[in-house]
Amino acid sequence: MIYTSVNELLGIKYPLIQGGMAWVADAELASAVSNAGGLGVIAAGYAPEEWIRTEIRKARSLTKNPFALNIMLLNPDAEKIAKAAIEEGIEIIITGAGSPGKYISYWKENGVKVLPVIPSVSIARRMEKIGADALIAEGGEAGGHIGELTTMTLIPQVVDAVSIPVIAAGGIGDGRGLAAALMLGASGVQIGTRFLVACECTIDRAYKEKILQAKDTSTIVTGRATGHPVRVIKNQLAREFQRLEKMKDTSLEEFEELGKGSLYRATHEGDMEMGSIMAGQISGLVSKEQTCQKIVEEIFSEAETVFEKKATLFQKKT
Ligand code: TUI
Repeated sequence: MIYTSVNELLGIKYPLIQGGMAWVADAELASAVSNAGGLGVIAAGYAPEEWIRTEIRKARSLTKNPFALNIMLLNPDAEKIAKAAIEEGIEIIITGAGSPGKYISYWKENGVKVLPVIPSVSIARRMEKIGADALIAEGGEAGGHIGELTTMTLIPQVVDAVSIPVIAAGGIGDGRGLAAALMLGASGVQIGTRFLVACECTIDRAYKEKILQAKDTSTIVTGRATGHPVRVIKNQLAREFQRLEKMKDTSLEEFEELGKGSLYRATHEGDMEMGSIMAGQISGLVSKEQTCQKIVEEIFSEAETVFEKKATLFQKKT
């Protein structure tokens, strides 16, 4: 049984957190992951406050286990969501795409555990200092908005720099990835892409098919020129972004106009050409639709097998 400080901290059976994927991670997915023994996550993303409140209440009716709210700090309404989370009795908050510095003491006063997603050692140190309970260190293999470093290089450097638990994210999709992350010093993993094709994931069928058909080189990063790099599956929208990035005089407004509503177009309208199909580099490994229960159990039993086999693999035969 793989048991770490993250099981204790979050009160969960398996040290696995579901990725807080905007317009994907709703009450149905989050409660299914929590019922499977991981930590389910509802993603606030750019959704209206009422949607977030409704999903929190729905998740509470679907699971007795802990679940978290992911607050995406690029959202101009983040402050309203920060307050709504407390009013709705959320006990674990994960933040992404920015620093939660403004909110952390308010959340902590209300007994919330705070887990910021971080892309570098300096931000990790800063988050530990301001009171984070654990960190989710996310490498650039992840889908969506990403930092510069890879998971392989980021995890051990963050683990050495802080004394709170570190959860690895980016490029992890099976038991081998989980085992590798633990070997790098992580105390748990966050997995997004594999849950895109979970039976309980409610996104458009066409999005799921894109993940199931993806190969190793199917994703690219757009938006480096704007300071908001985003990993997506290649399509017409991604090529359009690349074309604009090559033209030196494209304004930020033009990029924003092209990106506006594009994630929702993919997740809810099934637009696979002008929608933003956010997904990680591990998409090529994700080849079957399974229940959350099966995904979680398979990942942990695979990791245990890996540990047992490899323990003797590198010893000299006598
Ligand atoms: O947040 C993510 N991934 C996301 S958010 C998202 S929604 C979106 N939609 C359209 C355009 C852009 C985004 C899709 N994917 N991952 C966590 C993450 N956090 N990655 C990087 C960071 C991060 C960056 C800077 C965290 C902290 C940070 O701090 C800056 C500072 O100065 O403290």
